[in-house]
Amino acid sequence: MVSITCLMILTSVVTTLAQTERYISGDNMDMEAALQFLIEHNERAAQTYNRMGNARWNYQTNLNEETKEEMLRMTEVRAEFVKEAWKNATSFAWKDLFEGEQHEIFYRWFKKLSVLGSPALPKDRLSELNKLIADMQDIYSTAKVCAFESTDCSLSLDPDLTELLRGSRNFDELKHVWSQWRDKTGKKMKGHFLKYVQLTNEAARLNGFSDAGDLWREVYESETFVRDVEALWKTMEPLYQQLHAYVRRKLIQQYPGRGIRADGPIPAHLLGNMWAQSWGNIFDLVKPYPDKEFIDVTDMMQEKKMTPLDMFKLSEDFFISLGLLPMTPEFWNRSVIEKPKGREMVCHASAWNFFDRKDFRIKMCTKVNMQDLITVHHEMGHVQYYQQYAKQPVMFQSGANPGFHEAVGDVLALSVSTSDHLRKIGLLGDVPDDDEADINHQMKTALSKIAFLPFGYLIDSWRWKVFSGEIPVERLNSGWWEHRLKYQGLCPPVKRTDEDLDAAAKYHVASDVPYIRYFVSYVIQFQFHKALCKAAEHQGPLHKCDIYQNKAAGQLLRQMLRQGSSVEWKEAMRIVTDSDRMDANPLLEYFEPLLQWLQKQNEGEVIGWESANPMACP
Ligand code: X8Z
Ligand code: ZN
Repeated sequence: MVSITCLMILTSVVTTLAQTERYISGDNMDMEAALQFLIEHNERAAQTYNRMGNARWNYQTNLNEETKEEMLRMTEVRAEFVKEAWKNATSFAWKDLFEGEQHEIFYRWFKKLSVLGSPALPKDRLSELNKLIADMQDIYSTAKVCAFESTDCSLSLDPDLTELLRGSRNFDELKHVWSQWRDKTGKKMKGHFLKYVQLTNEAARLNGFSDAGDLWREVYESETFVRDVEALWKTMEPLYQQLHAYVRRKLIQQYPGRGIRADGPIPAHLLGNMWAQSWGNIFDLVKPYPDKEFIDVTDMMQEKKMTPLDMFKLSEDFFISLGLLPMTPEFWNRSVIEKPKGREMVCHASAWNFFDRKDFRIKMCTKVNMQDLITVHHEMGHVQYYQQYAKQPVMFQSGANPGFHEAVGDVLALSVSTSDHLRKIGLLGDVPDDDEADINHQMKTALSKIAFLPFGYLIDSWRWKVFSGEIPVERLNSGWWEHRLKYQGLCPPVKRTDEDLDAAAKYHVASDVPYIRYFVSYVIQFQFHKALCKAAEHQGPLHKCDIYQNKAAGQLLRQMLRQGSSVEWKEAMRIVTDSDRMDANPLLEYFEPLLQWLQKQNEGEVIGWESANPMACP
């Protein structure tokens, strides 16, 4: 008999399953054993993931040999645990064990347990894989480069290079750091990466998938996923190309005589960001109405002497205003929100769940500027999701799909960055709110949201092909630049070869983090924004909607968040949007005024780019 205490735990973890007892008290011993297993597994999983989380946290916030060793040791402990759980889970005939309402939830639970992942590898190969990933992350996070025409070789990505890419308008200086960063990261990891591809593929195949890309796509629970994302991209591509043509023209004006062609790709180092993934930092160069006053939010934040803590409090306030949860005391005590002195850390922002329902943290080397204010909301969105689904079984404590997890904070940030809201919180001066100001504002948003789309798509489009072998190992970098040219219309300012590995100069490639989640997020966040604005009874164009303080919108969002991954993402999406498909139309609707404006500006302009040598700018 399943004990009463266990039963209580089960009913509390599966809040929706009030009637479980009725099923267990029957004489189906297999079912009873299966439930007993789930209860025990859930408890041990929470403990194991908590210990793993702590070891990873200690390592990532203090990179050294000791913390690394402990982290790798814990990775082995976790792998053993996952393997044992997998063995136990697959010993049950779980597919036919349950009936009725219970079938769906327990089927889903067992299904998650029956995918083993990388622990399918023999022990020594698994250790090798984990060590490779840690080494790549180390190289990435501790890389230093030399300043332009200087002997100072101590520049780190965060904050030095990020700031330099943001502010410098010196073509040659930008080119220098752009190529240095790739020499000191991607190129150094080539050997690691090749072995990593082999081992992740081997693990995927041992799990019954055709390659690692196939395994990565499994969380999207859709046979048509690859086709769907391509179709979404095709719908949005014309808008991107309009933006690209307009920005290219402005860059030709800014950098005359530098060979940027009016019908060619844009050199990748001029867009205000190391990977040219978001272009907000060159707003000053492309501002549609330059004479129109546009008080820069960053200037305002710095003038007001805002601190990183202020930024986090501001973001928390927005969540609370919707009736969502405040951060826990553990969050405020244990998060690291500024770059510590005297030790190396992984500065790439991240949010952490420690699986004890109260310990959630953010690790971020926050700078006081608008972009980081948006990132703070992004990270807090992850934490809000963790908190909302904390009562679910551990196996359901994840996003409906990874794109959902990335979208939560961004949805709120879409409201935060409206001019009305920024004015409300004192971060935008009293500029007149007319059509010209509106287009200025839309341009600023498009530089981060629209410019990102092809980048969000191409990283995994490239990795899927690397995993499947469609891009052969001797053409990794050629394949990368073919994707950069095809989707983003970019070319490298310094000639590339297949000795380089420029994809691995990006955090998520060096750190084994799938990326298509961000593309999905950038599409569905506009679907969520539209649905929440409807719930808030917003009148007027979508880009002017601010859901601040609207409890109806908050309530709707909460209903979705608390499900975690206990339901299919299509069902989760239906809770908020009445639709169960990814749909680019809300995004297009949001940017409609800018699209109209761009089309007028670009009359007579070449839209798109002629084919070119992908490995060097003309
Ligand atoms: O990695 C992130 C977040 C952490 S999940 C800071 N983002 C992507 C990136 O920086 O490349 C957010 C947007 C895209
Ligand atoms: Zn994120």
